[in-house]
Amino acid sequence: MGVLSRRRSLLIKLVVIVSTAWFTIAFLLYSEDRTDRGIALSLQNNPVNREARELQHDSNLLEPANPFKNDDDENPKANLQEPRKEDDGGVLLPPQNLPGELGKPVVLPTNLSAEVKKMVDDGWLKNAFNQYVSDMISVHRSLPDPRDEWCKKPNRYLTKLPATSVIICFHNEAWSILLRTVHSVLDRSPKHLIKEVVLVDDFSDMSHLKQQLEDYWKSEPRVKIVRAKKREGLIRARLLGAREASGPVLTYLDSHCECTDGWLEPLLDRIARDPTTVVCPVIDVIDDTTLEYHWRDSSGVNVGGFDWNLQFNWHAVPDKEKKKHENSAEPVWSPTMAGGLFSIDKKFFEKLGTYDSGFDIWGGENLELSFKTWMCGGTLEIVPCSHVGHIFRKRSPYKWRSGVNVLRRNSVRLAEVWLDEYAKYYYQRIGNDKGDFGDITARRKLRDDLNCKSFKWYLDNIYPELFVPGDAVANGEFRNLGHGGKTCLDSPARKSDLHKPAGLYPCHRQGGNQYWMYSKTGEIRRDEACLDYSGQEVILYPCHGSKGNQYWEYDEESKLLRHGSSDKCLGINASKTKLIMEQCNNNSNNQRWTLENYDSSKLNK
Ligand code: UD2
Ligand code: MN
Repeated sequence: MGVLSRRRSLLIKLVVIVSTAWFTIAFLLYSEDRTDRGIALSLQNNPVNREARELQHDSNLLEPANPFKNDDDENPKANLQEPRKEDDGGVLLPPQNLPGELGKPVVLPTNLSAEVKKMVDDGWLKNAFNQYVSDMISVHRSLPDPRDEWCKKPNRYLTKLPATSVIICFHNEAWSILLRTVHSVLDRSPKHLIKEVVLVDDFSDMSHLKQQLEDYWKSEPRVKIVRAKKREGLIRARLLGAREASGPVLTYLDSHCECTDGWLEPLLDRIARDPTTVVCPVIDVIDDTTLEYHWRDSSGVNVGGFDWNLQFNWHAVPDKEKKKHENSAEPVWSPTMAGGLFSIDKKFFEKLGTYDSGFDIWGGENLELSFKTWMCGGTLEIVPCSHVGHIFRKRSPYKWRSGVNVLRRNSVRLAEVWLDEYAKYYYQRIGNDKGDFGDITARRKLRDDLNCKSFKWYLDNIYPELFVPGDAVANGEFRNLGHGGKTCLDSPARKSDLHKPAGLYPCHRQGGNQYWMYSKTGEIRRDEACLDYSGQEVILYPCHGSKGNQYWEYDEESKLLRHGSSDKCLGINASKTKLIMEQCNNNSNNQRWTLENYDSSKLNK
């Protein structure tokens, strides 16, 4: 009996403590979340946003309660930043239950009305990500803290850090995405470290980016809006932003990012210690469909690289790089290439003459910055304690200049100025058609004046992992002599093309998917893709440097390509549509190949 009543009073105590604690927490969250009310309210005036939130009401997307009322506009309390109330009991729900909080995914139901579905589709069309879902999420949403524990230890960073100007260029960015980017900067950075946020409008024509944007930031003096007078493209927009910036450090972000807790201090710390260090955060993935914030601990970090198409790519941190920093006080990785989000000392930026204002619209500038940083006396770092999320899109949503191959123009300028004798490998990939790339004398002079090291030095010291076509025994088209001798090995070789059968196509002499290399070690490869046979189809597979399934022995006499592990020969079928593996036969033209620029003196003896 005594035991029972003691238990009961314990239970009562527990209930009281838990519920008091709960109300206290809820109240704190509630009041904290209301501080930015002024800003949050203007969000409501955005019709798109309102519609999105109404949808949520209509279809009861998010259990258990629906925070949004149809009478939002009359009820100033119902805004995105408030925790919602249960209809029945008036119990506060923590903001974690709002859509997308803590970086959680927002999944739309499948039974959308035709009207709503159209809105969702329009959002995709305009932005190449799910704008509708973004509009449902608070522009101040909470995120997980992706940092490793060691990042949060006290006194990690210098107490006196330089402030930064954050420069965000945009062309026709969605309203909620752009605001969330800026708020994540302001909300998650120590106030004194943000000199200003410079929004560079690259001649957008969407109406919400005009007066509405000015009005929204009217009461936030740290946000400056500058406007290009014509479409300049990302690179000149970034230069424009730099001219407007007054902080000692420049930080560049895309217009669809979210910064996480503690993202800024570790970046600025590295620059404070050495102003020739250009630093990049870890770039996490914000899902384009659900806006989920994906992240991994520092063991999953990727670093930038590039291929001979002069395309930027991501790859895992090489082990040697991890080892190098295992016991250092502030582990950082040295990438061969910086991503598009980074911080740089403003004076160093100006000294390097970043960027080439002859670059158009988009692309190539990451490579320029990286080559130049390494070759002209700086270093690049990825700082694993700094995480910024970015929405990676599968296509580019905005208009590019028609009639000009912008990417090629930028890349050719880059190659002409920075690649020395290695430029030819890029030109082979574009069929040696450089097109019109404008005047580059000033950029060449800049490189001379800065006394920069050679591209060979860069490859030998910074990117020794890159396969250099000049080391290949053959490079160019790989032509089959059977059935008229007009068929070439032809496949795209991006990451997404791996593990698929390699193909054939009439030879076109334009490089591209018909550019192959035969390496000293007997691989048939382009970039990181190797021709591979394990008994089924002839496919492309990530090069693994070992022999066996990726080893092909070419005989200059018989022109046969004999496969290592199967001892069969590579041929093509009669309809010239498929690679096949057959018993080797000297007399069969469809097993005979010519490899362009074959030079047996380069073979590993
Ligand atoms: C990647 C980089 C980006 C930049 C770009 C080009 C990351 C996470 N992002 O971007 O920083 O280096 O590659 O190399 O590494 N924009 C303009 N005017 C234009 C076109 C684009 O202002 O004419 C803006 C656009 O609104 C965006 C930024 O430039 O904020 C980058 O463009 P993106 O996001 O379409 O390209 P993305 O993510 O592939
Ligand atoms: Mn982007």
